[in-house]
Amino acid sequence: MPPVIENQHELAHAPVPVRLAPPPMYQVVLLNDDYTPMDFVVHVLQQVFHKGGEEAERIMLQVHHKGRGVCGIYTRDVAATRVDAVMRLAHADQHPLQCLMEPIPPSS
Ligand code: TYC
Repeated sequence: MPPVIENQHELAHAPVPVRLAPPPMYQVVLLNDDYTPMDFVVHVLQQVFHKGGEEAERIMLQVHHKGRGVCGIYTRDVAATRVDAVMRLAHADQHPLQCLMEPIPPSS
């Protein structure tokens, strides 16, 4: 098995062929609040995260009852774009909905 390449320095000095390490992944998390309407959260989950109606409802209720919920797991740029999309939709409708991304520890 060829070695796994972790960074550009290793790549530059690696014999070919190489295997590239998978990119770090991030989970996008929705936070609960007392004011954002449930229907709006379901709409956001469908619009931004392409969830079907039942899954969107399930995630919204998980956030409502547990305080937070994972909407999806993405590479860094995709996760950041989705957080931005949620925050823009919430801001446009003047809801206090909060969304964040956090790194997932890579499995060894
Ligand atoms: N707790 C909100 C309410 O009762 C609903 C809600 C769900 C808000 C999920 C935010 O991320 C959220 N209207």
